[in-house]
Amino acid sequence: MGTIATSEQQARSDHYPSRGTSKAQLLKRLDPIVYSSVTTPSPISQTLVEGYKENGFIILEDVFGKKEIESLQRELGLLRNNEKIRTRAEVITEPGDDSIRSIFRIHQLSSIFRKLGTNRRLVQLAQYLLGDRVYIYQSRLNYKPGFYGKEFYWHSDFETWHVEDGMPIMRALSMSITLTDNYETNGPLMLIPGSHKHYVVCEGETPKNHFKDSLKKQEYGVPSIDYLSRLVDKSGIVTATGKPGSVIIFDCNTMHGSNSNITPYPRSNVFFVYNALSNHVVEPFCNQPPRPEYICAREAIEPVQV
Ligand code: 6CS
Ligand code: FE
Repeated sequence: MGTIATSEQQARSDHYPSRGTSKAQLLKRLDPIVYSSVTTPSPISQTLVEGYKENGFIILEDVFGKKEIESLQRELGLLRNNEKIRTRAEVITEPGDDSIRSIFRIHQLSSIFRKLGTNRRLVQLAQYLLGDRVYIYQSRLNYKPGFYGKEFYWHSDFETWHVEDGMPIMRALSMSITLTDNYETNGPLMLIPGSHKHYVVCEGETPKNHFKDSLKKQEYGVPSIDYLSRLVDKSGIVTATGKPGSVIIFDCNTMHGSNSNITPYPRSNVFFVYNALSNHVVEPFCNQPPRPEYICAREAIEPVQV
């Protein structure tokens, strides 16, 4: 007779263990980066597809025009000043003051942002890269206000989505649409090229209701400084700067973060996370209940129709 597996092992195996009893280490990525076959017609050039495979992100400029951006900027301001919205759980304030840091589930709170998140060009590109129908797993506005906007510490989204939400494999991506100028100086997204090819196992036990702190300031599910230094020493850091209307597309496992913003110029972006329909969440891989629906779609999983 062989050894008897524990009930947890029998229930499922975890190919990307992190936190809990795990020790800091690098694991190889087990999943593809671009899922469509080479014969599938691509909505972007082959050079860009190769860049995405190699670096884990690409930046497309001038995707949205002046008129579209003006209407999105107007909506950004209206939402910030809307008293009914302000008290909702979806609204995350900056640590230490009450300026708005993020508004989650923006595609359901605003018809203008829903239209953007279901934009044909964005969705078809997500479908191509993920090789499946897609649904919006998470959406959010990040205001990064001038003077007060705080940083987002280094992390891989997949680590959190896997551990805390139960996302099975790396088959999701983010699209960040710039709504203001993203300068070198106002806290643009920073990415580590090639970091998506490894999974950085993090240490520490996920605290109860972790999202209440992590969305303001993340302290669990962040890599050790040793592994971060190694990744950056090897490949450097790219800042995703651009005019309003650019789109930054990055793989769910690309290591990224951003500095605070002490300039007078807000760095406001809207993010849509597209997940392959086949990669919908299961039970979280930490011993905690799932995070709320406004952070991770669990009940409302519907493929985006274009
Ligand atoms: O916990 C999350 O799901 C979110 N946190 C960060 C810092 N990035 C991705 C995601 O919005
Ligand atoms: Fe992130």
